[in-house]
Amino acid sequence: MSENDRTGDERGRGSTGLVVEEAAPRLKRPPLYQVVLINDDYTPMEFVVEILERFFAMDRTKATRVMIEVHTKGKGVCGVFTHEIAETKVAQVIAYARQHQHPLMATLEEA
Ligand code: TYC
Repeated sequence: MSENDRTGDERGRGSTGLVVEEAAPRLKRPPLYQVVLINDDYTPMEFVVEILERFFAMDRTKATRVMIEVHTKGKGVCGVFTHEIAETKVAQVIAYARQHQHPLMATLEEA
């Protein structure tokens, strides 16, 4: 018997005769965070482009556009992620910049 064949009184009782209410899904979207790149006077433009390609999967055209935006406006968004991923990206960018002796800074902002 399909569930649709059941009468009003039988519906939802399965094979046990018990009423089993299906719980409504309680899914909340996680809060999102922007990874923001900060301009400085010393990090080479080419290195910033490499960072955007390496850690944010941008092609050279997009990476160059974002780098120039950061350079001219002071800061710019590299991407939007969950808190854990945004935090990891910020740490990776700063660690990679320090390994190459560049002062480049990145932060995380609630989106
Ligand atoms: N202002 C740097 C320069 O002129 C380039 C730069 C761009 C540095 C973006 C940091 O997040 C940055 N070499």
